[in-house]
Amino acid sequence: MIEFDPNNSAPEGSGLFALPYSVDDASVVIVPAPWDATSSQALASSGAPDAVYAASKYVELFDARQGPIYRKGVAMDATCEEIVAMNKLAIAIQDSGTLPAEHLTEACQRLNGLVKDQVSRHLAAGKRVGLLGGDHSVSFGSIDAHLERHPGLGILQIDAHCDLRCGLDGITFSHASIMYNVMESLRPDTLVQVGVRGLCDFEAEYLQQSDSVHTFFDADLHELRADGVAWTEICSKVAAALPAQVYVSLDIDGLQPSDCPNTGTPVPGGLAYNDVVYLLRHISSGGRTIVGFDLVEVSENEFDASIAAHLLYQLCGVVAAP
Ligand SMILES: [Mn+2]
Repeated sequence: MIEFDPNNSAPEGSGLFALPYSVDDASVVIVPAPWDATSSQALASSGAPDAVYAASKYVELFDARQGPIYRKGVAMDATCEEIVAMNKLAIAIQDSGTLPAEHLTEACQRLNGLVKDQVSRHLAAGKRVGLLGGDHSVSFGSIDAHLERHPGLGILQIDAHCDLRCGLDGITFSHASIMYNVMESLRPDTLVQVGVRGLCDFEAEYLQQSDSVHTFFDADLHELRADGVAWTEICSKVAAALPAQVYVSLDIDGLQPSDCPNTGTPVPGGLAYNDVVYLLRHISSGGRTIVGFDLVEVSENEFDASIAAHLLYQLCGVVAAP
């Protein structure tokens, strides 16, 4: 183990959050998923794992509420090089516009398998796992792995969008259809969405017909608070909609755009950083267990990556000890 002093700057050779842990001696493992082939944005989210890793070195380690989160042992796993290569290839397929969409679908299916394998391996070793995207489509393999281990878990999705489209522009495994794919293929009992403020006709209809999806629209949250309802009460309602075990899928665009200005599809409104942190702590301290998470759609921009690194640290704090 390298020399570690939580009161000083990151030493040479330190890992995520400037910590000295290896994946083997960490209890929380962050799996990078540098994949953004299904989204089209100026600043890539495939660069986010590296950017968040770099920014994490400057996160202060003693949290005012949660204390020394780092003592749980947090480490980032190596990047799967096949994902990097496939992402390049898939983007080239998209850009060329000449190859049939099935090639992209095949690549996405391969991605889902690779992510699932990597996450499953750490779960089998008794670790808690957080996936760091990448666009939102990367969550599929992680949710699949977690559902296999915890069949009764519910998903808490913090997001500006429903992501309940049945594919987008012919792409089945689009970031915009991640929760449709999860609900239709993996079939968890419960999906609770918070902060949604962008949806299409199909999604509105889907929500109306579904007994498994509960959506707390951003507009409703804002109105409740404007009418004097406390955030703690709203958080209790969110928690009550969830089962005992919870997987958090956190799309950074669920937050206010000021906290993620370079994310692929920013939408006005949204949750404040501290609202999200409070909600997560409310759920994890109120008798429910957060068993895993993903953090997606982060831009590789330095500012965005820094906010995401702080959020990642909070997520490491609320994920239950294995
Ligand atoms: Mn999303």
